[in-house]
Amino acid sequence: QFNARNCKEVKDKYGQTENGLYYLTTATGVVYQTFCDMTTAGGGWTLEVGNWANRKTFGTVEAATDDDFKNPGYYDIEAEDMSVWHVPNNTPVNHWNLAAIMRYHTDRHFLHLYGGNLYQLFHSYPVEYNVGAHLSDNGPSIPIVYDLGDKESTKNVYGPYSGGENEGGFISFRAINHERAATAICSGVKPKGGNVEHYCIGGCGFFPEANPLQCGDFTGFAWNGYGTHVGFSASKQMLESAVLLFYC
Ligand code: KO2
Ligand code: CA
Repeated sequence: QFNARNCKEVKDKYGQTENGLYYLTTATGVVYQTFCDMTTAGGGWTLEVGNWANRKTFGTVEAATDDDFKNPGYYDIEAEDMSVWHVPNNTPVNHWNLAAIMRYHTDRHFLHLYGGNLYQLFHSYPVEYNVGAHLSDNGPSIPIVYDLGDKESTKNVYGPYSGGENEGGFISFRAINHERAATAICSGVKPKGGNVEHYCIGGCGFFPEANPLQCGDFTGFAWNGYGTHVGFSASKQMLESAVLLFYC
């Protein structure tokens, strides 16, 4: 165990260059185990995953692709950039990198502008019902650099109608829909319309348009059938993958 707050320290101070599981220690002394990506863009990315704007943590890193996982780094780490991996459910840790269907990172240090982590960002942009109107009150969209995939392949994971109202090459936060429900993250895309429930994840739990077709973390991803990739339905691969969020 190293005395490190994040994976970048594990790499820079302790010379660790292998992807894998490491123990980190928060400012208040909480020790937790997480996955470090030591290779993407120079390495030192700490896996957090997220349940947006609270300090509750849950799960274990080994089960991060088959159950909810969130560690104290979510609020403890002061980060500059984010990386995101979409990994098929139940993939063992040592295969995450190769099994991923999409990987990308930001490189403009955008988290400096939003308090250094998602805990802070979602306090400025609460993921709640009725905080504003679609597009005009959305949170930031940040350009991404793809590590696996590109703008075209991003279109293929979301439904064809979704591709008609968003643009690939971004990660977006607190996207609002026509009915004023809020989603947390649009992974790989920037909304250009108000049907964000089909390509943005997480949310406040009240989606007035059409129960039960809009519920869960992947709110309206099965609008035109489960995994059909027709209309607003995402691909089956996407539906059956976990979204892993990293800080650096
Ligand atoms: C549809 O047919 C429909 O879906 C719309 C949703 C998509 O999120 O807002 C409207 O409900 C619309 O009235 C209609 O039901 O349109 C591109 C058209 C899809 O599923
Ligand atoms: Ca809609």
